[in-house]
Amino acid sequence: FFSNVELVPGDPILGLTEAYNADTRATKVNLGVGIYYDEQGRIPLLKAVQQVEQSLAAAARPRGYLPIDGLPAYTQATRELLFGKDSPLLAAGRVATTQTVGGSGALRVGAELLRKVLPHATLALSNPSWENHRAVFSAAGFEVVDYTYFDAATHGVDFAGMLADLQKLQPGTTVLLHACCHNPTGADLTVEQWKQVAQVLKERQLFPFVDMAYQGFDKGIAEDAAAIGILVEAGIDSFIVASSYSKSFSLYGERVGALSVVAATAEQAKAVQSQVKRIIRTIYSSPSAHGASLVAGVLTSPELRGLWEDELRQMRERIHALRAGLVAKLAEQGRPEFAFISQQAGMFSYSGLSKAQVDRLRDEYGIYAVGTGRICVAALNQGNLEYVARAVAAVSA
Ligand code: PLP
Ligand code: TYF
Repeated sequence: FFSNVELVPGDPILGLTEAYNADTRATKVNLGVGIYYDEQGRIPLLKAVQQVEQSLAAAARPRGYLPIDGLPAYTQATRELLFGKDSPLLAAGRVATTQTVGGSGALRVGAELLRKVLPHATLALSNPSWENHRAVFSAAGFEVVDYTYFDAATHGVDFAGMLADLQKLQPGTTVLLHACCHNPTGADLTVEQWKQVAQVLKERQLFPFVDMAYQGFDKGIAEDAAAIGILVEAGIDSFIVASSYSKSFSLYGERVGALSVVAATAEQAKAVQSQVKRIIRTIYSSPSAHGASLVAGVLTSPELRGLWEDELRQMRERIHALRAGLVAKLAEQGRPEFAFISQQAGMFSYSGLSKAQVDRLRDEYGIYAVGTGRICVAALNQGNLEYVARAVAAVSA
């Protein structure tokens, strides 16, 4: 049966971790995959999460199925985190939120929903974007096109180019937007730029699909969700947010995400929710309970929520410090031109290193980065910062 099955290449980013694991050099550093590591180089287990986990274990609960659209306490808390507790959209019942298998699951289920209800399935992605965006939407039957985004000369956003490309899209095109901490570049829009983008989306009748995988990793929980409020303010009555707690709760393997669909009326939101449930029923029936129970447990306890907010703040402040540290060490090595790394946001930086330079980092120093030059700043620590800075200075000289 399988004699004609071809071997397909694996995910290039996850493949880097395999190569890193196989590397025997003591000085090796994995700046490839987007994971936040603590000062000891470990994936943190947040104290707030640990406390909920302990009380869940002590309660020894039976393990029934969750509803198809997930744990209600989880979806409600998620909606409030994304849109703000006092958002008139929530009071009006216009946001249908569903628990999904990670942010990736939200992207796929959202894509399946749009494929059903939109007149034509075209997705516009920033150039560049997370490669899985293209893969997920293509798999769901979308045609994928690019819009200008990154400007290699400034290491920031080519905003004029972005606006011009958005203006050229056909009405009804879905536009994927990174809410904050753009993956892979680290180049984000300012609030003022978001307002202009929202105007173009509205005028051109484009459909916003917001990916929020790093809420709280740049400026703060509410600040990093500003784009959502701006879309609402602009009078865009329907859009989607795919969100993830993989990073913000350090719960990567628990696969906790959510799909939130904003509709023009409560009635439409209800109909959309019924469609989303049908899609999920035919893929995995219902989501898993553990990760969502952890997140809901933290978000619904004022004390634990305070603790989580503090832990999240420490993660983002540490990333800012690592960026500043890398810039300072590179400047010491005579490379002040890397100052832009401090202007970028979130876990990633498009470092500007070429494929050949990335290869040298791996071969000569055991430092793993993505071939595009993307580095994960959140994998640096005081123990490897100097080594990485010296290596980057050497290969880019
Ligand atoms: N969207 C972006 C931009 C990401 O970087 C990630 C990374 O993991 C995801 C979505 C997927 O999140 P999850 O791991 O929760 O599926
Ligand atoms: O971009 C990253 O590194 C993260 C993690 O197939 C990731 O978003 C990478 C590739 C992948 C799944 C997750």
